[in-house]
Amino acid sequence: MTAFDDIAPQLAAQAIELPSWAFGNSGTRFKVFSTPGTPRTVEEKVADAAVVHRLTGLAPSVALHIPWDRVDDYAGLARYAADQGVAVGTINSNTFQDDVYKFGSLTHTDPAVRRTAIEHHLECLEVMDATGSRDLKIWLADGTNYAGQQDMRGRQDRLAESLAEIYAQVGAEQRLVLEYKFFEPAFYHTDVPDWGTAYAQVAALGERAVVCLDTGHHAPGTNIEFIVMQLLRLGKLGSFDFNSRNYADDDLIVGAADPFQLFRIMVEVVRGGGLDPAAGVAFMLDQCHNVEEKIPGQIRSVLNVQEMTARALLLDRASLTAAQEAGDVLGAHQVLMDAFYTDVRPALAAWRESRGLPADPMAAYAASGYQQRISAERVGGTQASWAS
Ligand code: LRH
Ligand code: MN
Ligand code: MN
Repeated sequence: MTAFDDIAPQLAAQAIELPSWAFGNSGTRFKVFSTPGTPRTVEEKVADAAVVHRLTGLAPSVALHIPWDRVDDYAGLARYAADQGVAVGTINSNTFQDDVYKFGSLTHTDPAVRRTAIEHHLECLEVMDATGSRDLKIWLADGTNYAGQQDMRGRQDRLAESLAEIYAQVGAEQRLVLEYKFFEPAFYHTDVPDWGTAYAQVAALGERAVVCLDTGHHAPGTNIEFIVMQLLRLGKLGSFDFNSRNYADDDLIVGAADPFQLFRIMVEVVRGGGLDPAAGVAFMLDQCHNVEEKIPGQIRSVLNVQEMTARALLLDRASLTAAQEAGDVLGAHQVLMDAFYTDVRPALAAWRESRGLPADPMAAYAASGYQQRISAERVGGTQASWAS
């Protein structure tokens, strides 16, 4: 057996969830460029996600964002997804685009606004009941722009109360996943800015409340793999929102800006048992394709995660531990770097073929004619999010 054969079963079990919004047009505050073939409906987003799965075998579910993906019949949407070969995954709430939330949502001083925000989350739980989704993911834009603008302590207390009310309605097989982000859109303080705050809030709720780590949501230079280690150690790493960044929350293709960081993260995932499905870690993408084509952008992304997972799995743990325990600084570092520099691409291509998948999913998509077909068929595709 080669080393690759040893890790193949773990690679075969890997599942990466795609965000519906990655298939819509997106951009910056300056411009949203549209891409030919952009989905006009939720169903078309799901159909595109299913193409990624068919070509890679890696993406069996798609996350929805409510209200961006609001439909009348969620059970019907789940059936449609199943017919396409994928499932509806995480349901993301959204309390950041309505006027009522100008000064906050679950933290707002006005009980009527908090009620509206809580009701929205209860609606998301109903959607989950209809789709069979496990996770309700909450990211809050709540925060302030100026020192003294609000009482930060009061907002934290109201957040805890609002979350408790939502958590009380989370089903026995469901989870509440709280995502943090250090700034934006608020520029002075954010109510859930870091993993510690998210951890404190979910720990107070109970077992089925966990944390989402979005790789783009940290200050530059943050040791993200340390946070991965700690949340896994505490049993509170619920999910990843994978993307990469050069500056802030850039939402670029995962593994594009800093492949070594993605490798280091996957090393800690493996170390902490996070690849075991029983650990319950959801591996999701949270990306936007502003200038590149969206379906190939998603294919590239899941392949990047697979590649870094393979390299992390190939890490020679015994040698690493021996070097660490011997105080061999450079030896330990070299063992890690040897795994990072292992080119797994030929082995992955051959392995894909042996499982009936294209050796090169990017090339297979380009040759499939799908892009030409949707470009011709779909006129007037919708924007991913904000202006939709
Ligand atoms: C916030 C965020 C969060 C939202 C998504 C669209 O920056 O990462 O996960 O749901 O972007
Ligand atoms: Mn995110
Ligand atoms: Mn983000």
